[in-house]
Amino acid sequence: MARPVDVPALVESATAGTPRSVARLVSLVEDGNPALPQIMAALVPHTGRAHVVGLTGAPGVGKSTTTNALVGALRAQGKRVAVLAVDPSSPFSGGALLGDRIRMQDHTTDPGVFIRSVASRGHLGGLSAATPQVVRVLDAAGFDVVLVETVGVGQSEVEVAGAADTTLVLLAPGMGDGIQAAKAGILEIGDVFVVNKADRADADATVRDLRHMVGLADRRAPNLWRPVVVKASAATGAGIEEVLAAIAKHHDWARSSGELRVRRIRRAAAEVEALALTRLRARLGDLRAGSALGEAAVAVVDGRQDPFTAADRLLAAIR
Ligand SMILES: Nc1nc2c(ncn2[C@@H]2O[C@H](COP(=O)(O)OP(=O)(O)OP(=O)(O)O)[C@@H](O)[C@H]2O)c(=O)[nH]1
Ligand SMILES: [Mg+2]
Repeated sequence: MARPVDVPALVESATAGTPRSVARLVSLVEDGNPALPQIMAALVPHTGRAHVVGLTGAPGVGKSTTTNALVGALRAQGKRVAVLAVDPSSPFSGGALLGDRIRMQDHTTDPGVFIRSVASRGHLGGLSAATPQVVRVLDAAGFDVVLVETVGVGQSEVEVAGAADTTLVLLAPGMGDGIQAAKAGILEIGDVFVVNKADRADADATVRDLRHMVGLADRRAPNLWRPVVVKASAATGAGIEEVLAAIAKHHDWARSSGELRVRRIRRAAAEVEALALTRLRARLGDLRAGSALGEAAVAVVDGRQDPFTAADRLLAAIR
């Protein structure tokens, strides 16, 4: 049996920034605790202040190293920072991405930093519902910046990163030139491109390539944000201040242009839709249980009903 949750007390403590309470709330999201609707309702009035920054890029490009460096730089500015490492490929477990945790050791004793790894496949509502719920917890807990690191550049990563307020796409010389970026569909989602591992050869060629490709995309929509390409070496810290400046610049633009609100509405829509679809599926029931869906299917097979009518009736019946 799960421990009963004193939602008002827990939310009050978490919104005051108590690390233990924040961690507990994140765990409740991970576990899909039945008190989640009540928790989210209590959290929502405290949200909207955090700047949500997504980081994505191919495995090994330096996302965790960059995140670590950004955390250090943000702390130096006095900001409270939360890091969420999302692994869409493995089942939900607090122990995911151990390597990332080790790399983040610099900050583990700092109360102004909160680091958590979550994997989210199989979770009720899926990735698109779980991630924003964890982000909502961190936002309500008063973190100024929430860094969301996603592994790889697959569709779900594009989804997650694309839903941030500001999206960073990381590349490294030799492994992710502009052409590859275009193929992976990340030219569209990047607000800031970071060519990491600039201590290596060919970084300038990658930067040039990317600036060219981003420039081409630019011409199609001259009024929009002009993506910034920054060269960095996260391992040494070189270029990290520039990355931070580019993030801040994008944040300012997004706020003043209205894009920030547009993105947040899109993010909330995806979350609400995922939850609604999950509930809808549950109500449709499953064949074995002799559900309304089963009866409709039999009617179609027996030639008594066409599938369109059956679908309409099913939807009307479960309202
Ligand atoms: N030379 C060089 N190596 C770097 C730099 N940044 C990171 N690395 C190294 O690249 C490797 C991968 O770095 P991570 O930060 O773990 O990369 P990641 O993108 O988080 O990797 P995954 O989470 O596994 O996808 C590590 O061995 C880092 O030390 C850099 O600026 N220069
Ligand atoms: Mg990593």
